[in-house]
Formats: sequence, C-alpha cells, structure tokens
Amino acid sequence: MKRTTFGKLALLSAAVALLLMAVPVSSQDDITITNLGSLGSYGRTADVNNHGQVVGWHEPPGVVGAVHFLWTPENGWLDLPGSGLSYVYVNDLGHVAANEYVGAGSVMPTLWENGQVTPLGHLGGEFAVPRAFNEVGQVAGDSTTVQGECHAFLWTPGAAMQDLGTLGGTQSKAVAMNNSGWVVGDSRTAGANNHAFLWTPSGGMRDLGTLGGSYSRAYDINGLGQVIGGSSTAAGTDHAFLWTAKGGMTDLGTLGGSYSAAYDINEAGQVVGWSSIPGDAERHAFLWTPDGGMRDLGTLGSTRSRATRVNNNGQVVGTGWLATGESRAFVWTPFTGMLDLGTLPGGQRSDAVDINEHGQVVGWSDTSTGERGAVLWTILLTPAEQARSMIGTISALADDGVLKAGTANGLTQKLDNAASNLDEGKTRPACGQLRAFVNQVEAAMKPGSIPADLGADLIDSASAIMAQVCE
Ligand SMILES: [Ca+2]
Ligand SMILES: [Ca+2]
Repeated sequence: MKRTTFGKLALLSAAVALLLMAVPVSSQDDITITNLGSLGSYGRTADVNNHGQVVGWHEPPGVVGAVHFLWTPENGWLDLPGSGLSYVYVNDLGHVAANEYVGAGSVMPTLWENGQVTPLGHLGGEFAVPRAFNEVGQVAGDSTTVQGECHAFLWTPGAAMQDLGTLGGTQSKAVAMNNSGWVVGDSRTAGANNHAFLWTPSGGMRDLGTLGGSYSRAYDINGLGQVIGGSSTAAGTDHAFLWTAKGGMTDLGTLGGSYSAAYDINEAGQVVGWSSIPGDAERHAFLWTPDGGMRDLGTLGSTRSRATRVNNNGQVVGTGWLATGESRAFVWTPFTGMLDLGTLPGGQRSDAVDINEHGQVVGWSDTSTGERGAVLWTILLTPAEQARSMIGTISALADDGVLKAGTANGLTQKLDNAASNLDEGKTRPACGQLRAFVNQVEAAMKPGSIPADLGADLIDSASAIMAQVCE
C-alpha cells in the first residue's frame, strides 16, 4: 500500500500513544478489552483505522435499517446521520464511507467528512453499495445500472462515479482496492462463469483466470498489486490463490485437506484464511508467507478456526470456536501463538473483524444482558517487539522515498541490535543502541534529512522504550 507521508506521520504518532502504556506481552494478561458502547441485538463493529477510530452499525428500536457510528478515542461514540445498510468503513483521515437510504427502496453510498455528508451517486439504478475505501478517499463498490445490471464502480474525489464494466457478462462486483485505485472483485464472463478481476486505471478490467476450474473470486489486493482470493481447481475443489503480474495465478495449496480460502494480504505479501486438514473434518486458520508457505495457526479447542485479517507486523485476527461451540475472537502473533481474546463481562461469544498497525483489534462481544457490545482490544507489545515495529515503519518510509536508504539502514541496524539485546536480557547495550538511534535522528534532523515531525515521533518512540528498560 502506498501511503502518503502524512499517513505515515500520523501513524507514528498513534504508535507513540500505544508505546507509552506498553508492558510485556505473553498471555491474555497483556491484552486490554474496552467496551465502546451497545450495538443492540444485531449490530456489528466493522473497521478500525490507525488512530484507533472505529466504525460500525447498530439498529436502535424504531429505526428502519442500520445506524452507523464512529467512535474516536478523543470524542467517544457518535451516531452518524441517516440510516442505511451494514456497509461502513473508516480511513486514516477519519473519513467514513457508508450508505444511506435516500428514498423508497433506494440506497446510495455517502462520504462523511467531519460532519459533511456527500452523496457519491450511482450508475443509473436505485441501489449502490460501497465495499472498499482507501487512504486517498476513493470508494469502490457496485451499483445497479439503467439496464438493471449490477456493475463494479470506482468513485474518486472530484470526479463522477466510474462504471468499471464487466468481463463480458452482465454483472461485476468490487470487493477491495489499494491506494493506487486498483480494484479487485469478481465478474460474470461471456461464458457466464464468475471470474476474479483486477481493474487498473491504465489497463481496465482484466480477467485473472482460475486454478483450472470454472470460477474464481478475488478478496483483497495490496499496494504491490498482489491479489488473493479463491478459485475452483481442475479437481473440482476450492483453493486459495495468489495472483501477481509476474507469476499470474498460483495455488497456495492447503494444510493437507482438499479445501482452502484466502481473505487478506498485507504489504509483505503474507496471506491469511482457512484450510481443511487431512481428512477434511477440520478447518484451521492459516498464515501463508512467501518464505515459509502455509502454516497452521491452530484452533481454540474445537475443529474450526478462520483467519480474516493480517496487519503489516504479521499479527492475525479471526474467529475460533471453543470445544463448547461458542465463537471467540482470536489474535495470533509470532510471539504468542493463538490467543482467545475473551468476551465482555457475562458474555459467551465474541468475534474479531479488523486489526490496525498498532495491534488494536475491533469486533464485538455479547454481554450479560444478551446485547452486543462494540469492542476494542489492544495488544501490548514488549520493548523488543516495539523496536521491531519501528524497523518495519522505517523500512516502509525508505520504500516510499521519505528516508534515504543509507539513513534508514543506519537507523534500522541500531534498532535491530537493540531488539536482539533485549531478547537476551542485555538492557545496558540495548539502551546504548537506542541512545545512538536518538543521536542519529537528531543529527539527521538538522540538515533536514529527516523531516522534523517524523524525527520527533521517532525520538518519542525510542524514548518510550528506554523509559521501560533503561535506568
Ligand atoms: Ca481497517
Ligand atoms: Ca489487506
């Protein structure tokens, strides 16, 4: 994902806030659970951005349709105007894409920006829904047309809604997009099969093919243009796929069973989903990495788990089922394995739907009253994990051209040494490396090699680690 410099800076500020309250993570004790408010009987939490701002929907008594809400750490819960369907997204600018009833039987996507509501229009029909929202404010989704077909659309600020066409059939649907405005989804072909597509501004809609079967479906795309989804194979079973411009569609395989499906890909090309294991009686969450292939993330005691999101630190969230049958939100990290995120007091069931780059997870939990609460879980990182998270951020800044490669290498080397020392309990050399890191940042800020705001954030983050481990 190509983030703007603004996005990166804002992201670092939020990281600082998290680091200041961090303690070691090794178990559920290091995860906090916050009840953001009541969702009533059916509501859902839908999305969290990198500032810990959360959106979702609920159905208050007497209201037809979903009322969308925005929860922010600063101002708490805010019901957004109108009512609509259960589609709602928030980006790092704090803008919200949703949809609203605009008349009898008519639903249109809208953009909410600091209290201003902008209708995004439609492709001629009465029904349009947003399904993806990016950091430059573009919205992708699908809309009915004058002819009564359903077509994928792309809406760009300042431009009219664009019909992305189809693969030759009468229907297409957008599912995800990246910050370059590349859209993926699926469309009917002239042969009436459903195929995954990639739409780009320069190339239009492209058929991504299948794994040998008749249908495929794309679920996500990252900033590198890598696409994941599911496809039928020549053997007639569904497998997770990864598509790249260079390699085309490749089969990600399974955990030994016949079936797999992929739901999310991060900026490092890591993929999550679920797969059946030998015998096909069990379905387990997986993490697929370019180096290690498909890894079984386990379960919470039953035969089923499903991973739905992975952030750029390789932290995974999804749904696990207990041996007693209740669903539970889980987080999986390389440091902890799969952890049950638990429920609000008196609850039995919970589910996780999204995670941001700071380990903040959103979802819902039932409560002792039987209502659902919107939930924010925060995973607290160890000092070594915090240092490694900073390495990831600095590398991304170098990739984006905000930092020179030489500067970034010097900084990441010091953090890497500090993290290794912390792993071994050697706090004195770790603190020396962190101080050297701060000195390098300060030196690079003087000639402007590191922008002032960014430099201040990096120093704050390093200082937060030192406050925990240094004398
Ligand atoms: Ca999100
Ligand atoms: Ca993704």
